[in-house]
Amino acid sequence: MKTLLVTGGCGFIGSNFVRWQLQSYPDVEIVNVDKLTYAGNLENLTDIEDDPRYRFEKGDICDRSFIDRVLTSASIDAVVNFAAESHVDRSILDSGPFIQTNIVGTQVLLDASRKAEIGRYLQVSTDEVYGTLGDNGYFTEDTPLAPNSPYSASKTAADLLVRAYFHTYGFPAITTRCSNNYGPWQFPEKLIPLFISNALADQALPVYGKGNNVRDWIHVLDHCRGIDAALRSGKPGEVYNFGGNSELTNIDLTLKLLDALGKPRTLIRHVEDRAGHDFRYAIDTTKSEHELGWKPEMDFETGLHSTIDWYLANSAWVDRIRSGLYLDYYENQYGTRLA
Ligand code: NAD
Ligand code: TDX
Repeated sequence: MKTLLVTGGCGFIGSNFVRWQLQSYPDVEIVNVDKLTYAGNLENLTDIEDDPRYRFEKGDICDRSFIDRVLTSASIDAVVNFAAESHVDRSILDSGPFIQTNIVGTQVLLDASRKAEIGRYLQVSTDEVYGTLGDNGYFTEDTPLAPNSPYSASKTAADLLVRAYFHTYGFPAITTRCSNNYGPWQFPEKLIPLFISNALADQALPVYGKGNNVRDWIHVLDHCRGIDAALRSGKPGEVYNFGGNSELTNIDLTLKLLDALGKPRTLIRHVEDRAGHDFRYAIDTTKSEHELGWKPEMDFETGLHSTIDWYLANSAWVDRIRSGLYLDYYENQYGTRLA
């Protein structure tokens, strides 16, 4: 597995994956295709942009002739598809870009990769395709698909296309489904980086509803190791779940963040709940542990503190994002404009 085509490599998980691959495998070469939407940021990879094993191609995964050209411009061994619209709240405001990139983009990549006879394709998916859990139980790879948001519906449609390409054409595709990631370079619209950034600016932390919803947090590098394991030793046609064994209610996580930052609890604002808000996600990782030899390594307290340290040290990165269109999005979503 020498040359990888990574899509969405300028986003949060994709950029961590590209860096981790280059650090972990001296022989690997990476072509990174990214449209540079609001979430794509060339700054996420400035430290490796001059590495001769790395090449960036700006473009859209929905653009078939562009993808055909990239796939034939190098001898690509595998495609790893991170490119997506990824924020649930934005999908509630406008599902259009989610249908286009997450579904049509995946179909274009699958079709172009099949025609180019790519030896392996990995679809980076999410636990949200399984819907929601009550107080008990875990998602396994056999849990029925029951997406509840436009975002998760679009990711589910993409997963079903991947499944169909394997069954219809024998196309060697693998799907991975992961719980909530956290870590460096995460766009500050998602809970952890948003609340760190707001708290550091002494702005209110908007907790949806009572804050009793539960998420299972995994460090982004544990997710990257899982994707790598599935890519190298997973079986075509299979699905592999990853999770962090770190379930927390949103309000407990918020309190932890405020305590770690030395900020007062008076910053918490309970705001209107997210429409259709999934109550709980939790992952059974038995299959990935047994078949891929993978398990999460980062303890949540350690990972959270190192993430907070990263945001403290990279306030200029955050400040450049929290301007312009970001402020408009924030006002539209939360009804208040950031000062
Ligand atoms: P992100 O929003 O930070 O990054 C997405 C990247 O895709 C950006 O760089 C963006 O510019 C690029 N992109 C968007 N549309 C594109 C298009 N049409 N063509 C080319 N590039 C395009 O997202 P993320 O959090 O890094 O998530 C990456 C993947 O992992 C997504 O597929 C997401 O569904 C999945 N995932 C995310 C999480 C999580 O907790 N963040 C958990 C499980 C799965
Ligand atoms: O302002 C907020 N207030 C709040 O209470 C935000 C942004 C979120 N929340 C809650 C909603 C969720 O219960 O925090 C929890 C986490 O929210 P997000 O960070 O938006 O993540 P989530 O909706 O759980 O989805 C994430 O995990 C699965 C990623 O964004 C997806 O891309 C991934 O597939």
